[in-house]
Amino acid sequence: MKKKPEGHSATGRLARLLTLIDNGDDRGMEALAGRKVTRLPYILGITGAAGVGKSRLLSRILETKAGKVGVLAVDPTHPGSGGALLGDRVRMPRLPAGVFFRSVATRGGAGGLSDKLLDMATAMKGFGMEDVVIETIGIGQDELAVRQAADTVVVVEAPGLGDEVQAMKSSPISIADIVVVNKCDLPGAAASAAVIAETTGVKPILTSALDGDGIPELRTRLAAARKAALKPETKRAADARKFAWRMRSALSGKWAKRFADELPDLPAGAPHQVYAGLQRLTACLPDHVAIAVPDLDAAIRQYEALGFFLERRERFIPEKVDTAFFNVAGFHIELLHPTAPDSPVAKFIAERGGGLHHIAFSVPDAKAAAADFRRRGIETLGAVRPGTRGKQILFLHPKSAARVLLEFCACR
Ligand SMILES: Nc1nc2c(ncn2[C@@H]2O[C@H](COP(=O)(O)OP(=O)(O)OP(=O)(O)O)[C@@H](O)[C@H]2O)c(=O)[nH]1
Ligand SMILES: [Mg+2]
Repeated sequence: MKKKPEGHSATGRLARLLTLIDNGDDRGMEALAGRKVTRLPYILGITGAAGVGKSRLLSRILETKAGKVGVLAVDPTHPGSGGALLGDRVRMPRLPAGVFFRSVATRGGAGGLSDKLLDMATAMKGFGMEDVVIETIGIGQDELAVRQAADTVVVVEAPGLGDEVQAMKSSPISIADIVVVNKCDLPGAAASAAVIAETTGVKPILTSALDGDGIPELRTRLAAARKAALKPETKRAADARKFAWRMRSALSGKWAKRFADELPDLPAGAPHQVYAGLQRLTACLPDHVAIAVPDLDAAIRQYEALGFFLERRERFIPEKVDTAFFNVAGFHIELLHPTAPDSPVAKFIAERGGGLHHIAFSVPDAKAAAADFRRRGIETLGAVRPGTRGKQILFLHPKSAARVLLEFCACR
């Protein structure tokens, strides 16, 4: 396939933007922010050992796909080289019209691989691609990256990898939504599938990217997975999770840089201490501010008019409140409205007419945070208890924090 020159066309602009992001160049993120993408594309991850037929399967799948699709192929062997791009293009012989292909190097550039993939996928969405496919080799960092970035993960296996049970141990099947045993035109495919079914309880789809066997079944399964992932609630939650995780990563990257800038002359051994400090700092991130409102619908309309994105509404019975969460790039604004006169929020509104109610930070472990406060003699308001969004929450007594109510929340 001939390489098109990167001119002023949309593809040329996208290619340049992807290069900036790939290189960890700040201008990439600035340009990306400028495109104001509010939703991530649907991201399909394809992973599995080298040579199992991921690229060939992908070109099969894409043959019948309508609309623009972006493909990000992670190449661990040739970081950033044109050779890698050409290599994979040769191996993806039937690149259908409307498919934009991009090779991504594992090494080099800034940030983690998953950050890079997510940012690149976001850029593709900014150029009208509703679907992005990520192909990676299923090992270590790549495998982690694809699970973090993708909505659906397909793990591809192939027969003839020698000791099946041994091969299974290093296989990324545990992260799969769909498992495929490709090359079913070769002997041993059914046996491999049987071993997988036995050891993992997941029944793989047998395919041959070469002669097309099993491809319709795979397409059907993929379409079903896509449909489920695009249900508004599911998609919103997945996007929010990715935004939050991306922001966390960006913040810790910034802090890491600041530490490096501000502490240039570290004594031997100190990097470990700095790292430990960083871990503590990044372990406590801003999560949301809560605002008590006498009229929830009116307040929602007001915040929507300000351009904030309403992520979810939830009635929280234990605290007798209705809540509405606005997602601001992973940070949240929570509107609180009492559902009963004896709700603590009702008292707050009666006394002050509403307004800023509390500030919340996320911590890795609420119980550990509570124990830490206790040890340091800092007074809390009650114990750790279940909060909204399935989180565990802990309040500090306002007198412990200059008369502001602080909340600490954790996923566990
Ligand atoms: N017999 C047979 N060969 C296949 C099949 N699918 C792919 N191959 C061959 O296997 C080799 C590797 O295929 P790729 O699609 O490049 O595999 P991949 O998993 O993308 O490889 P990497 O990107 O290098 O990890 C090529 O020579 C393909 O022609 C299949 O279903 N049957
Ligand atoms: Mg490939």
